Amino acid sequence: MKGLFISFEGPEGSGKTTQITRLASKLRAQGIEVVTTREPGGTKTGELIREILQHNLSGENIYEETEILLFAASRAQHVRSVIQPALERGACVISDRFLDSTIAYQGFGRGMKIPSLEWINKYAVANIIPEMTFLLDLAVEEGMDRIHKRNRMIKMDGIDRMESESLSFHKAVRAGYLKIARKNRARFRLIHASQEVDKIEDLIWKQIKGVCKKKYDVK
Ligand code: T5A
Repeated sequence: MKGLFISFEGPEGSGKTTQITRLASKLRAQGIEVVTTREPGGTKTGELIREILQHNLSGENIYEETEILLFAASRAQHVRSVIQPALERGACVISDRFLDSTIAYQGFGRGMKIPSLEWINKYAVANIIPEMTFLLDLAVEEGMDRIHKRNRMIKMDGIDRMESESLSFHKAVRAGYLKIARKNRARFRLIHASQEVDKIEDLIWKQIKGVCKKKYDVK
């Protein structure tokens, strides 16, 4: 593939969106085509699925199996209509969450069987795997605190379906991410996300500069 695929992962409020915005503008300043996207979502179909997953519009109980398949459906659409074409053009694609979120949340969080999730992921992504994944690791309490502060600032009521899960669920997700990162050392870059925003931005840039230099000849 001509382009570069980067994903950002981490628990709630770990700062992924903030860092993706900063990284994207740095890369664009170098003349690189950057596509920023997110999961669930990233396509019209994916955004509709996101609404179901985040806000449970029907009010009906969403079974764990249904949840897994909805995340996978959003991902399958996302890969084929956004990520793959952008990578073929040579763009840098930065995704706010990708396949590791399913292993962390549905696998380690909900306790669903990881080999089955890996199979479903494989079916959805059709060999499109990020070259580099930044794991922004943060204590669950700190992340939730940031979310509540942000929501107060933008006068948004309440929290979404996943954010309202128990503290122990979110702790299992965080621990799961660290296990996934240890298992995939070549792809993962672990960042301690309780640091200042500027400091984290610098750490990410240091990690990515070399790869971009090779692929896009940036300074
Ligand atoms: N999910 C997703 C699954 O269960 N399975 C899957 O397969 C997939 C793909 C998505 C949900 O879906 C789940 C996981 C999620 O629960 P979402 O709304 O996209 O939900 O939620 P998140 O991805 O968690 O995004 P958030 O917006 O909640 O958090 P971010 O993007 O990590 O954090 P960000 O940058 O918005 O920052 C949050 C606040 O903290 C501040 C920011 O200004 C902002 O106010 N902040 C900092 N404050 C202090 N120091 C720093 N270093 C800071 N960095 C940011």
